[in-house]
Amino acid sequence: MQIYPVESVDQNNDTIAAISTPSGIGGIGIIRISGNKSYSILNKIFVNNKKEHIYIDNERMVFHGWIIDTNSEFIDEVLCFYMKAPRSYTGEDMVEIQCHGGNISCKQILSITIQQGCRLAEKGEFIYRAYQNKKVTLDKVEATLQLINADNNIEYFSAVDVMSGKYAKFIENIFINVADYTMNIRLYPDNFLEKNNIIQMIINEINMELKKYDDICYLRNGYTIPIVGKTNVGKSQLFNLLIGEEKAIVCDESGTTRDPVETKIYDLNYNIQYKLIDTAGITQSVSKAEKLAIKKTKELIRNSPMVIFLTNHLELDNIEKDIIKLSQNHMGVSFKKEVAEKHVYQFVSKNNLNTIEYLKNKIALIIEQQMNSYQTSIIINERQRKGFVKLNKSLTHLLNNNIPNIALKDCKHTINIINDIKTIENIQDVTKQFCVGK
Ligand SMILES: Nc1nc2c(ncn2[C@@H]2O[C@H](COP(=O)(O)OP(=O)(O)OP(=O)(O)O)[C@@H](O)[C@H]2O)c(=O)[nH]1
Ligand SMILES: [Mg+2]
Repeated sequence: MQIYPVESVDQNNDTIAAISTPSGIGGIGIIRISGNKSYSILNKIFVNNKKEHIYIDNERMVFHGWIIDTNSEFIDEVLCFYMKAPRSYTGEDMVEIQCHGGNISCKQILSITIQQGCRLAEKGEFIYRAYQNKKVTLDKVEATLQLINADNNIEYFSAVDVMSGKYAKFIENIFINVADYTMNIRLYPDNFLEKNNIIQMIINEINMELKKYDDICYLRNGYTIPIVGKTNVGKSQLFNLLIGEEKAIVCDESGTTRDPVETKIYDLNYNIQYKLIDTAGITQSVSKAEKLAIKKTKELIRNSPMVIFLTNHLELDNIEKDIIKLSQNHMGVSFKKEVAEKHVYQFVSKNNLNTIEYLKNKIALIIEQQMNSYQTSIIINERQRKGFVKLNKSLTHLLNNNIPNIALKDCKHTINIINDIKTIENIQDVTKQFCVGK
């Protein structure tokens, strides 16, 4: 393997090169070059089939020819184009070489560009340069990262929405409305209620986007379904029946399960997967360990899109009612027929495995329906989510504040944080997550 020295000291002034297409057998491969030596390097290595140099006199036009090495040997037949700064992806002079795919051609051409003075690009360096040259904003950098890494349609199309400018438009509208609100409050203080409605509408819209983002997180992290209820109702028993093995400890002592026990379930009929979790039962806790276990269960209830609520009681007590209240959605299940009938819950029995199969199908069906109802969100990562949560606090403050000037300043500040205003280190935190060649 050849190791090339990095000639330039000023990293940002280097002309960088990388293979932008994945390795392996494929129709075409693309080598990207960016920096002020791009054009001259291309002219040195690009020839026609008589090995005469092709001088690209027209930028943004595709040229056909050959790449040669330093001994003037043919390397591959290619298409090339040159984009002059600032009208390129990075905002610098750029060249793209489309060669044949496969394991050799791209690497050969890359090493020739490096022999001619390029430096191997670092991860995400092209997009980093694009950001530095104000060709992309932070939200678009983050959206590009999500688009490349997406493995479901909702994540993918959310990223497309942000890239197409929906996120920027959303923030711009908030900013205009907040500014408008403050001006109107001063000019027409009598119409206070009407003005408040606008801010309330924005708060509601942000809440809707936050909810959609939570849904996307469920998809990303895997759908979790905890089995919850009071202690000793048979949660661990039900868990074992659903997964088809004796994984969780079943015992007639109250408070047997402490740490959550989980198993991934793949439902091939519905083509979905989810994580089933056996949890510590909820009770009037006495010991410190029990209290901690119950705290964990409550977190799971709160953060899961659906829980299986197990009870064997004809009358639900306050603990059980609180579990239901805490959950986003619950599916009631009982080992007792009369209890199931009374609450219109799902009846299950270890002596009748059809009831277990039926429950499994019902869970899969609900997950499938919920997934189909998910919508794209303009909030696509934690940084943005935190910003919008903070913004909603500022907006609520604005609603309740008699001196809107201070609250408005606070809102503007939060919008700025969401929108960009970041340090060099922070943007590199994002761009370094890209592959080399992006
Ligand atoms: N009669 C009867 N007993 C059951 C049934 N399911 C569970 N049990 C019994 O109920 C007791 C508690 O079962 P577990 O599955 O450990 O209950 P749990 O809800 O996980 O309890 P904790 O982990 O303490 O919260 C055990 O003695 C089981 O044998 C059932 O269908 N019928
Ligand atoms: Mg248990």
